[in-house]
Amino acid sequence: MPATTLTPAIRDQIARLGRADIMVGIPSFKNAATIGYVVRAAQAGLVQYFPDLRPVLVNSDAGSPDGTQRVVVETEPPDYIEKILLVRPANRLERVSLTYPEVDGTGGKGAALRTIFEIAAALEVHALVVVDSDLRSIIPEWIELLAGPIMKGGYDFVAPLYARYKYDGTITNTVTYPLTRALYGHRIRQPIGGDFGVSGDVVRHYLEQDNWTPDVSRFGIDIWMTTAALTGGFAVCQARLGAKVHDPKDPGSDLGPMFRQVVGTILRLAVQHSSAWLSIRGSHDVPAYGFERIQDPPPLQVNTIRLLTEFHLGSLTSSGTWSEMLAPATYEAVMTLAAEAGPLAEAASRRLGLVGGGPDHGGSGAGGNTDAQPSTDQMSAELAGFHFPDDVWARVIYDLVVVAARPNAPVERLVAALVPIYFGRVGSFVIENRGLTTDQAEDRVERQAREFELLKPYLIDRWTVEGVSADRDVPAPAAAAGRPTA
Ligand SMILES: Nc1nc2c(ncn2[C@@H]2O[C@H](COP(=O)(O)OP(=O)(O)OP(=O)(O)O)[C@@H](O)[C@H]2O)c(=O)[nH]1
Ligand SMILES: [Mg+2]
Repeated sequence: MPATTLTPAIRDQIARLGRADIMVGIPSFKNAATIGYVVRAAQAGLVQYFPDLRPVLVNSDAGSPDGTQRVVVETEPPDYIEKILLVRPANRLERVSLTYPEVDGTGGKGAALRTIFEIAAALEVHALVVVDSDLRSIIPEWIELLAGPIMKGGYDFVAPLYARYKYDGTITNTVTYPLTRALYGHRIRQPIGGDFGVSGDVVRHYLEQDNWTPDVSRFGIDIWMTTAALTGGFAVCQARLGAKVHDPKDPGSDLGPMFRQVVGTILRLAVQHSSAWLSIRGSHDVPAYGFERIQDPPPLQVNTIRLLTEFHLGSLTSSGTWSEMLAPATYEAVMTLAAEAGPLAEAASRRLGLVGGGPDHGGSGAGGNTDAQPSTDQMSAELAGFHFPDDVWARVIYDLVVVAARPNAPVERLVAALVPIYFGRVGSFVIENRGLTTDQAEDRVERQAREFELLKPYLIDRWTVEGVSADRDVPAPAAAAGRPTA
């Protein structure tokens, strides 16, 4: 990890706080409207479930101009929580908000978390819980669910398990879940969930890593943390949190940069950790902690016409890069699908009266739709014939792993060219799942994950033919500090 660059203000805070047993960290960037609720829920969780521990809550903010930091320190005083819960904690709850420094000139969620790790390590906490600042569905029990397995269950890394609407979490569903499962053999359903718990040992392990990149300073952080915990041999589990309700995003309009950062990171990590995955076949369940939940997450709209249009446009502008990064058979299959997607999207636009068709005329954004904007279901019904098969998608991702291992591979350019193919894949998922319940859509995600496992020999064959045999680029990770997983 790059050298420590904590600001004097942060060092002063650390000196003032001294030591703590349990810490809640909250990264934020312009979340004044939602972070107060998250802070109150986290405080209540600390007081209610860990009254005997020395707690601290740290908000690591990007310097938001909207008053996010003020909300954190000014929302109801900590003893308000004691009054509503009738619990008398042994220790006063410390609540801190600070502006995190960039890491090598790059700011973002990962840089915010790096400061949180450094503070947690300096305070020598046993458990660190991190929760997002745009959460609507957090309740105090989340703190127990995410820290309990560490404080009393012997686990080191707790991933969230939540009910998400069938069209939410598309990067998770299409890449990070199936690829992490197939590579490392652990069925962690939300490897980039954003809300998680880690032990002090894992925090120290993170700070010892030397493979931090600008993408990790941004949204690559979540998959970096999960992968480092898995490859470090730590004991991992999941916690059932119920529904994840947060500021949602339309995969066609909001998720391009996040996709590039997450997927660039997972590919680089796969290349570095080949010795950890080459011998793994199949996968196993990861224990889940907490009582079952039955909760319906709120629906979100996806502009499927835009997704298919972008897929088709990608085939016009990026076919050179696609032929460079995909095996010939995968390339042919993807080009055929893109050629189908374009005319289908155009015809659908016309039938729905979206004059001129194209990506700028359909409903966009995650909020509901107005009369002028057709719904996801209307658009998807018009596109019903489109089907991007599971096995083609798995081969696309595996082809990327192989090319990412080539010397000086232009990972950023390759991942940028992958975005339109991802749009095609997500479009197909949404179109095909339009009439399904969230549970039925979940079966489709599982089917795709099994396809990744079935095709793992394809990855290994290509990897071996390319002659990539040992871990590349980055020195092997430091010896694991935690307990090995079963
Ligand atoms: N400090 C900091 N925090 C950020 C930045 N971008 C996002 N975050 C925080 O990271 C958390 C997750 O960001 P979101 O934009 O909600 O992304 P997400 O929920 O992981 O992803 P989606 O499922 O696509 O919504 C939130 O708490 C944000 O406030 C940033 O640039 N700096
Ligand atoms: Mg969010």
